[in-house]
Amino acid sequence: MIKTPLCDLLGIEYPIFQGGMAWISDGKLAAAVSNGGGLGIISAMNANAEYLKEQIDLCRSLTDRPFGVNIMLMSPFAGEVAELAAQERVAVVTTGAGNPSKFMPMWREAGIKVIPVVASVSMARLVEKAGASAVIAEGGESGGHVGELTTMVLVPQVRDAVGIPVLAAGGIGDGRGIAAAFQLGAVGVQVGTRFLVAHECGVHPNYKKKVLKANDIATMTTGKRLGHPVRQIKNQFAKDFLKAEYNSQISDEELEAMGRGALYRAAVEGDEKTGDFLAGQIAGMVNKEQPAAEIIREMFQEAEEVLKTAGQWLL
Ligand code: TUI
Repeated sequence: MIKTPLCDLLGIEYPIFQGGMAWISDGKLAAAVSNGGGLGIISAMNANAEYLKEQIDLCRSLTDRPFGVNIMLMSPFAGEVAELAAQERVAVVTTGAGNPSKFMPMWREAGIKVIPVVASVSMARLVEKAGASAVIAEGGESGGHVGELTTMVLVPQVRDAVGIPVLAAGGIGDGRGIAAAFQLGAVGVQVGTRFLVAHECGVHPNYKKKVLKANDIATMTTGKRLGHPVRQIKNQFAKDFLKAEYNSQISDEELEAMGRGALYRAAVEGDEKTGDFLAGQIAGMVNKEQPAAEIIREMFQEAEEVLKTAGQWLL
């Protein structure tokens, strides 16, 4: 059995979070992960408080276990969904794509454990000071909006810089990844891409197909010019976007407009040409569809076996 301080902090069986994936991580997927012993997370993405309330209600109808809400700080609705999360007193709020400090007093007063995703040591230090209960150090191997650093170099540096528990994210898709993350100083992991193909994940079947088919070099990043690089599976959309980025005749506004709606077209409509299929580099290792609970059990069983042999080369 594997048990870390994160299990005690949150009252969960396995120290694993399911990443908050926009248009994908809904109340049903979050409940399945929480029922499987991890922490399911509903993505508030770019939706309003009404949408989030529906998903929280759905999740509560499917599980009695703790779950979280992910607030994407670049969302135009960040303020209203942040307030709703406080009113609903969800167990955990994770944040992404920015500095969550201004919302933290409100969440803490509501008794919520705030666990921001960070891509740098400076942001990890800042959120610890602001009262974060733990921090998720996310490397650029992950899907979606990514930072510059890899998980391998970010996790130990964050671990050295803060006193709160650290979770690792980015490039973790099996038990070896969990074991490695623990060796780097993490006491938990966050996984997105592997949960894309969970039975309970309602993403479009074309999205699942793309992840299952992906190989090691199937993903690429775009969006550097706009200051928010995004990792996705290579397709017509991603290639066209990258080309447009290098075209000085195209304004930043036009580029932003090109990206709008692309994730919806992938996740909901399954449009293989014009959709943006966000996924992490680990997609090359994600080869089978399973129930969420089985994914969790399998990953931790494998991690246990790997960790048991961790001392094999010691003399
Ligand atoms: O947020 C994510 N992943 C995401 S957000 C997203 S939606 C989106 N779509 C298009 C463009 C931009 C976003 C899809 N995937 N992961 C967590 C994450 N947070 N990764 C990196 C960061 C981060 C970046 C900067 C956290 C803090 C931060 O602080 C910047 C500052 O100094 O304010």
